[in-house]
Amino acid sequence: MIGIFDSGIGGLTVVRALTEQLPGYDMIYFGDTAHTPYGSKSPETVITYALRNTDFLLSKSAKLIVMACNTASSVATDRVTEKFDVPVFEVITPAAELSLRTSKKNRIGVIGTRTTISSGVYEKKIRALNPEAKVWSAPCPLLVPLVEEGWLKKPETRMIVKKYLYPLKVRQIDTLILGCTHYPILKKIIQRKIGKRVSIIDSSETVAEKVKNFLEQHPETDHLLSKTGESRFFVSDVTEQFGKTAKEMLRRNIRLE
Ligand code: DGN
Repeated sequence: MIGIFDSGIGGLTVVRALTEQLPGYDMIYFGDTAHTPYGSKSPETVITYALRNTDFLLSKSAKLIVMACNTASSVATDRVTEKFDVPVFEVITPAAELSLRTSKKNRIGVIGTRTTISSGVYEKKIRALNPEAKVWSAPCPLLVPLVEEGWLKKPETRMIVKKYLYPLKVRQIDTLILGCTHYPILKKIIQRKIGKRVSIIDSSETVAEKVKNFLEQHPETDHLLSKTGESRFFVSDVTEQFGKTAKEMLRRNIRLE
């Protein structure tokens, strides 16, 4: 099984993208709803959760791990990779690479949680690949709770998105990285507020492509993954809202364990 985790519902955007890229592959998801949001916690705490989540997914037969959370990816990748002997994918590198391939003016914006933005991980990755690139970032701490609450079509959400994007808009970025797996759920609003000329990089789609390419090149790992089309969804705290938003996102009923 492909094991995927996030602090809550956001990683389901990665499940959706993986299902499109790798139909029929079995997936096991863990949403750490008892500890969401990760974005305002200290790096040490997020590392502890990431190690625990990975351990849990491996105990349920995951053979490959996708950290479907930018916050965990930005602070816990090294620790998770060191500790576990399975392929581990993070969401930052594929999005950083694609932003440079997409941007014509090398003016890139990044939005994410406070922890992701203050880690500076996107700027570091992008500048390491192209020192000429200009990167501006903005933390958007209210967006995760709005998504978790299912406030996807409220005028308040549109207003908050507009306010968060303003500092990036005035910099005339031509590419915007959604540096949080919750944000693709708000992609339409984000596109409208940042302007249709700005290309949006969705870290959930880019990581799914990366996993697919990896499996094509590593048949020995691909071989270990079961392919019966079964998916299991675990949460650390069962909430009614998770089930509702998950159903809207995946367009099917899921059973929470
Ligand atoms: N989906 C998580 C991310 O990509 O950073 C959100 C983290 C959180 O819990 N705020």
